[in-house]
Amino acid sequence: MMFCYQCQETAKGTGCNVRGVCGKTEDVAKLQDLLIYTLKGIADIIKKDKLDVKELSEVNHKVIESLFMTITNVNFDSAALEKKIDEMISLRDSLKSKGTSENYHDAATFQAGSLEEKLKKAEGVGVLSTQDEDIRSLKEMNIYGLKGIAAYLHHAINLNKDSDEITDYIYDTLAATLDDSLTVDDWVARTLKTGQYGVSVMALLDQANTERYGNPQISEVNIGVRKNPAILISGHDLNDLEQLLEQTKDSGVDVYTHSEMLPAHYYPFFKKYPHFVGNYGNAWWKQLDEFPSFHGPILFTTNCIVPPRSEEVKSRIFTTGAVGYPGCTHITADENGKKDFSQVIELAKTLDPPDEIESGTIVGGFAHEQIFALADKIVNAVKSGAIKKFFVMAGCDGRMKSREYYTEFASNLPDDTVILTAGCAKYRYNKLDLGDIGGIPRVLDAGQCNDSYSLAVTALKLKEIFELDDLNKLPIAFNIAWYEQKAVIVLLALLYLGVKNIHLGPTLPGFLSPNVAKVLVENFGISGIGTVEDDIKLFMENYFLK
Ligand code: SF4
Ligand code: SF3
Repeated sequence: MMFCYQCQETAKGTGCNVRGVCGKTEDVAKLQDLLIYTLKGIADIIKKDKLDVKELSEVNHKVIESLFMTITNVNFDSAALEKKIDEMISLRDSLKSKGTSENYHDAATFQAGSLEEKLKKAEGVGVLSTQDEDIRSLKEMNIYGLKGIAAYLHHAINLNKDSDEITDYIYDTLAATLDDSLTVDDWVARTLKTGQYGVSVMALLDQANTERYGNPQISEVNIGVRKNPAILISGHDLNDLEQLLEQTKDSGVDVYTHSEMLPAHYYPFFKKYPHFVGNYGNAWWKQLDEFPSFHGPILFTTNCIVPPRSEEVKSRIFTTGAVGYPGCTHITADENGKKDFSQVIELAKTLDPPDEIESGTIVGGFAHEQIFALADKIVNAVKSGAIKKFFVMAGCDGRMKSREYYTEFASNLPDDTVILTAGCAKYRYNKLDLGDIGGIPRVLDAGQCNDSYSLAVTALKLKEIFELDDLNKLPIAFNIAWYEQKAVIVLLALLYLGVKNIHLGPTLPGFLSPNVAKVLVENFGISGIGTVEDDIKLFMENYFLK
């Protein structure tokens, strides 16, 4: 039996055990468990032998990519996962040959063998192998946080920004999951530390993105189409986008973004490409409706890929990096990180231009520097009472009907409130006409989910401006939507920064045991969502500067 409860859509809110709601097969789920177990073995060796991570960059990068491969909707390809396990076991064994310990954990010594043997081994090392439900809950929450950290670090590394300190923490926590002597208190303390590294990695990625591509600026993004053949690029990796834009220059092929790639349009660097036309469609889960009418090839640089419904769409999907889908062409980087997208471009030339599904523009680009540039205006609007409250509504979107709550919530907020958003959660309200307050739009999009960091920086800046001793005294409420493990690290980062009373929805994580949920409620005031009406009332009552 498989068992996975890492995402918000987990079956019955408790766990997928036959097949993933996401489409993950039992074999894929088990291979992901075994891959994680192998990574724990590598961490065991590194910690026991006190190896210096600075000298292990090849292993580090492969561990980071492996963690990324196990995030929801990243990799559905059992062959790719099996290959990765074999590769990591051989790297693990060569690390061990340098070591001195005689006391390695089974994770560092087991041998994998055939697919059947791998699947059998996986049965005993997955989530349910931890008996105590509270320890299991905390351990898994930390592993999901590490997956989020790994995803963001992977993007930073692609832009030549690495961090041995963050990598060392990943090993430290992976190794800790093998230590049965750790208590609930130890794990609670580690959870906040994981949040601390979440802040560090988002700051590192922010630096990597802004140093290379400039600081996001207020931008109008076209959501209509032109008449040229085109490629749709999805996911979060800006370096992949840069390479694709360079290679499609003067080819007659346009490039559009989908879902989490939308914020690329906010960076000054990407504005120089006239064939970088706009954004096509909405959040990830709408791809099933939107890809058929796009007609051109689709390049997935990261999550979220949804198993395609037709062979026709599947034949146009290409994957790269940690992403994989059986039957889709995977493009790998050469030793210098260069990727050759010529087959994607050649295919595009033979296909029809996209059908228009929307028209007009949307506005975004409110990352920290742009907000700072508007700081006077914003502060005056708060002081005059024109803005009563900010709502951080960052995170992920998803296909559950209950997420209509977020559209309704945004539509029903009083006119003197502003939504700060990041991540694909934005698609629930970024096309509503919510107007502006003295020229400040009522929905300010900072960027991708990792740009939640920008929202935290904004909050810290406001705390300084208003000379407050506590972030929670600001007129900012947090109503976060989550789906996958990057949202878990964003949440842990906010907890580490001391943000209290976060509402988390549309459902609380299935991986929270009742006791762990209680700790989060009692110490951080975390709660789920209620009705739109009740929640707005509750949020508006707690108004600072009364
Ligand atoms: Fe289920 Fe989510 Fe795991 Fe997929 S990632 S198997 S939907 S819990
Ligand atoms: Fe979205 Fe998958 Fe999480 Fe980066 S693309 S936020 S869900």
